[in-house]
Amino acid sequence: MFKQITLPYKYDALEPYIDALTMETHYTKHHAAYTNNFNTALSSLPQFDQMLAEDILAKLDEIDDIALRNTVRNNGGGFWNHNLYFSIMSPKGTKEPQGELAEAINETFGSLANLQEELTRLANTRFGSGWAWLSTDSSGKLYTSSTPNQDNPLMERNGHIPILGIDVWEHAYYLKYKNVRGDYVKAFWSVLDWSKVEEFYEGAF
Ligand code: MN3
Repeated sequence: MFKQITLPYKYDALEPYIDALTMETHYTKHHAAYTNNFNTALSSLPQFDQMLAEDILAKLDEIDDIALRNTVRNNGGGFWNHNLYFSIMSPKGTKEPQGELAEAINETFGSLANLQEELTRLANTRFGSGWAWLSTDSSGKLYTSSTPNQDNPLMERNGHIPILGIDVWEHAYYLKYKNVRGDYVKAFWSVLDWSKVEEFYEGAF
């Protein structure tokens, strides 16, 4: 059984950037439903018993039944993506990456500001629901991308492991920001904890 991460802060901890009702609804309704539906779908897929969610998401083509495959894709993605998203936010996180991650960002994007600009662009231009991503490969190289729905780079099986994800589904921002996604994405940077992103970066290779 897969479990949602325990939120490392209270629902109102990210105010005023992300409001308490959005956090509570996102975690207790949306994320809970993805997790529950993922576990239910897996109960008819014994070949994935004991496997990490990361590995299951890279093996979707092994599910013959197309409806079941889509259920695992959407809900397994929703389970995994939100565990990352909720983990990398914090009310008082570090505002800049350090160490190896900072070096890799400068090498690939020139500066942190350039990377944030690129991720903001990807988040704001993703049509409909989806995610913007910063990912690494096993050599520590960094990549940006965006995906629709609850897809993520793990499903592309190109060795890219997400270390930062920005949820741009309307459920992530609509209660506070209505249709103005850009204001939410701007606010996201105020609650992103780069020290958490560094932990995912260093754990990825
Ligand atoms: Mn969401």
